[in-house]
Amino acid sequence: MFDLLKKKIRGFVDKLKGKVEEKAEREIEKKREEIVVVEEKPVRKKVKVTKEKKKKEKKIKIGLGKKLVAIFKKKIKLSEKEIEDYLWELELSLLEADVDEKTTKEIIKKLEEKILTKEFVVGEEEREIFNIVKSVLKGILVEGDFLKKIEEKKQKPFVVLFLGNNGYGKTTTIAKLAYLLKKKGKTVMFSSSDTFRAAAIEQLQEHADKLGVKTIKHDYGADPAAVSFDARKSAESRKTDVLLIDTAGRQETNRNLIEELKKIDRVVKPDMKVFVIEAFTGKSALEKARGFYENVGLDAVILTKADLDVKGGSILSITHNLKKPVLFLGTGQKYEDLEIFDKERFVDNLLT
Ligand SMILES: Nc1nc2c(ncn2[C@@H]2O[C@H](COP(=O)(O)OP(=O)(O)OP(=O)(O)O)[C@@H](O)[C@H]2O)c(=O)[nH]1
Ligand SMILES: [Mg+2]
Repeated sequence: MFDLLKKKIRGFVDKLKGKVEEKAEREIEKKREEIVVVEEKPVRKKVKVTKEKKKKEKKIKIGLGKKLVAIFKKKIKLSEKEIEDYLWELELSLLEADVDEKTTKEIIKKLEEKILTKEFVVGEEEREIFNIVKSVLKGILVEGDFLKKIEEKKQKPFVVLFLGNNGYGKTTTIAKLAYLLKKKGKTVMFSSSDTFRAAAIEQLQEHADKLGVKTIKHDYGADPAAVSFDARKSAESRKTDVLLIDTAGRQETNRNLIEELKKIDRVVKPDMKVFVIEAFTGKSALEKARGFYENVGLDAVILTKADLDVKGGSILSITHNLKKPVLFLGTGQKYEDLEIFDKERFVDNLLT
């Protein structure tokens, strides 16, 4: 998962580690020379040093240097000049992995600050670099606890409205969530508020039958706000824990369809609006998210199809720019293929 991002970040860590090692070797060498000067000065004047002897001496130098490191726990600081090429390379890599420009700049700036103020302990630099990258990326990402939000709401139902573009996985994600919630002992209801796309009602009903979930539905062409309203009333009277509202896919630029979504929002007043997007949407992902965010509002994000060949950058862009949490990652077509988004785990995965 997220192989490109992983490769690029790993490459950056390796290069930086190499730089610290190289600088440490140089400084060790210098130190050893100082010692040699003190010890050998009187001898050097008389003895002609042969090539072989020089070679041997070098070997001793390094050995002695390593010992010095162990003794003094040498610390290395890197300069702006020493890291600028690596940061520039990483900046291009992040852009290539679909991280937007603003987020990329922020990541690079924070990394630079942390690296330049760090004194790397030789021998521990890899772990230290990992920790820096980890803390910067974790600072960019936002996670959220869906199940906790549900628990926190005293009055049932907890209403979730799903929105997003066509075919990104809203209906499938609703079914996966119902599966998860039922496993957690929650009661679930569906609102079949996609009255537009052919077979959408049957698709949701099929999931409902498999999962044992009640669905509120009208006919095709019915007002989706009316379906959602009925579903809310029904869930209230049955004291259902969670109501999941499926909606038709739409472009964020389609005024009429956005108005329709706003009407559903006004009528049902959901507790949470979840934006569903394919993880590999690329550079346009942020624009799409923004379109829904500015027109209808959104509280959280679910990225689907993370199991496919995903660059992974959009996850950083969306959550950082909108400051909204990613709740789950869709990782396949089966009901179990829904991972709770845990930024610690996500970042660890990028670094290993
Ligand atoms: N590999 C993979 N496929 C997924 C995932 N989530 C959804 N899909 C597939 O994506 C396709 C579209 O999913 P839907 O749930 O119908 O998408 P939708 O957003 O409801 O589509 P519309 O209602 O037409 O807007 C289906 O074939 C799903 O099986 C996922 O996490 N991984
Ligand atoms: Mg659908």
